[in-house]
Amino acid sequence: MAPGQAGAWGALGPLLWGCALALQGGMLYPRESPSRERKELDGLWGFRADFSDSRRRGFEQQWYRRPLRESGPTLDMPVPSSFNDVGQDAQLRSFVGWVWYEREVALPQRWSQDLDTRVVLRIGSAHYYAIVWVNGVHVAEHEGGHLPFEADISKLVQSGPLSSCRITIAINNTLTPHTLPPGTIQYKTDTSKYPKGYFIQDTKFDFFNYAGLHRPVLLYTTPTAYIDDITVTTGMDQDTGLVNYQVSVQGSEHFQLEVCLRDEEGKVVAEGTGGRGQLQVPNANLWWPYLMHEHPAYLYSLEVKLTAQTAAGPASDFYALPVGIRTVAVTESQFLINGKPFYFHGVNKHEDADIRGKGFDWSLLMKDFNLLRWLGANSFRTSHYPYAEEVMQLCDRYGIVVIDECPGVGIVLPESFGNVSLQHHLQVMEELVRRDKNHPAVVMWSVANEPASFLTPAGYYFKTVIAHTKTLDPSRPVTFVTNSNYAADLGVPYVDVICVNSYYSWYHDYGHLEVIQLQLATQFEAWYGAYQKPVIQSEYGAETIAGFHQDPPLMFSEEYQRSLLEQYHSVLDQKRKEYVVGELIWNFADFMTNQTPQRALGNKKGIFTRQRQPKSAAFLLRERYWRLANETRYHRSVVKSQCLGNSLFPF
Ligand code: GCB
Repeated sequence: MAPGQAGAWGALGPLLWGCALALQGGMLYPRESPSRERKELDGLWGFRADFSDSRRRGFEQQWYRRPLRESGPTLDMPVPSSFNDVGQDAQLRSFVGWVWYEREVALPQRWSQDLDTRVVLRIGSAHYYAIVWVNGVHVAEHEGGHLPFEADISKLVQSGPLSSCRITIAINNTLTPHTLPPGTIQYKTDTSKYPKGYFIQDTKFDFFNYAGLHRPVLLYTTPTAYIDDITVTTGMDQDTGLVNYQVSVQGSEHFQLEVCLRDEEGKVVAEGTGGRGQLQVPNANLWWPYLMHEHPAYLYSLEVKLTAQTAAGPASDFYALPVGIRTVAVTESQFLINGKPFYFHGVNKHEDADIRGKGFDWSLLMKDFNLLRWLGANSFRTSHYPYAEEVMQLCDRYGIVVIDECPGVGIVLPESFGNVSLQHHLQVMEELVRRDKNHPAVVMWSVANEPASFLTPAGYYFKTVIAHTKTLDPSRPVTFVTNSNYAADLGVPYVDVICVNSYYSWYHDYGHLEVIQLQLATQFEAWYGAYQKPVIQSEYGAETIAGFHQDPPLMFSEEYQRSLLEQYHSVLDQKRKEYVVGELIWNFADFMTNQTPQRALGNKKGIFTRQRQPKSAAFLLRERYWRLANETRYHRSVVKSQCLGNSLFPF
């Protein structure tokens, strides 16, 4: 749906070029190779928020036609970053509507002169709706704030004497009942209380709707005949690893493909030709999760070489894809990786930090991964939207198992279960699977979090989304995350694994830690009894202000968070012997939310503060996770030696 088409966008959306561009082609991560170059556009961009009442001045005055500074004042805005918390302007922090980004780029001469080179602009994430122009020409539109999109800009940059290009990106953060996540714009028309035209953005999810260019923006090249997509699935036959590959090519009908698989030492272990096939790897090294094997996260490299005939003569393209050989399966009561029971002991995260908001940052990412490994966490859920591709790559490399969640959060309005929303949800799942299908770390798709799926249309809605996701990727189980209150959840019959959130002794019976064990046991028995499917405790936790102490424990103190966790753990320890296959704490770190009387500068259920310092519960969880790793180990000696080697083993 394009802004402007639906009434709900109201005054905020312009009337533009119709719907978003249809999905097209593959979405391979841009990697350098002998045939491909990259140019990163991170840094300071020109920026302006359109504060006009209609929010449409930028379109009326065609700000994309000329350098942005010529149509008014601009700010320097870092990319990647959310724009909200960078400045001192309260109005910009809570701005709803269109903001404009611009960057002039000098191109290598070859890119603008060699007609056999294809130049592609890739935007990692622009939240929420984006329109892109290059040198004033419209090149792309995209709906959805958490997945990448691209535009082939070769013709534009190769058509004139210019060796530079001006990239303009307009981004609208308005959420409607049909966006993912949904939201509504509420106009306050009582002029005795609100100024004329006053509105607010209302959402039903618990994190701040940060906006801007959140992830890297870059230009990259390929030859005009190029490897467009690669799909890999893996299996095992005894000790032989099976790598099924499929490669699609664009720009030529006459081509040859050669593939080879290299091990971590660079030795070729299997070779093939053609657009699809199966490689067999005798005595394969499997991709194992962190703490499950002495050499977790083993990655091969699938090298694909294209030789094509084009109008201009022969052309070659090379692409190397990291591949982990592993299997995933689900039984009535177990989650199996490589045929062994896997227990998720991990966290739920957010992309969130001081100042940068949801902006990607390497230092933050490494700190988070170092903390995950310190904690002994083997997994996380990308609550409540897909994370940056660089995060997923690190999960592959470190063996951190991922439940990959789409932005289906806060779906509670009946209008959000209609066909418009459904079609968009299906499209988002398609974009997500296309982007993340080759990551061995991704073991399950989550299509939503706590939708109001006890409403009648929700049953059909989720049946359709789950079935579609299984068609897109038959190799992984699918879940969505329900809530212990949603006993009549109409979506659960369709999932492979039941993920359930509960906040006993926090949102109910608050202060009464003594009822947790009974209520939690009842929850597990009810869900398993009804469906006989493995269950994951996908959220539990307590709001905790770092430095608040009270014993006996009272709510919001570090002691209360610890005690609540301990009550949960005692039931989890019984049920994991039966059918509970995981526990994910809410949350890894404190994070920003909307302002409400329930939130003191954001959600404080982190076991780390927003600055990534441990609360007391982090140490409790660390002890538990390392103990679980040792109990569910593949070989006892393995975990020990691995962790000693990394100076991580805490005992
Ligand atoms: C939930 C939601 C999560 C919230 C959390 C809470 O059930 O899934 O987004 O942040 O509860 O802390 O209330």
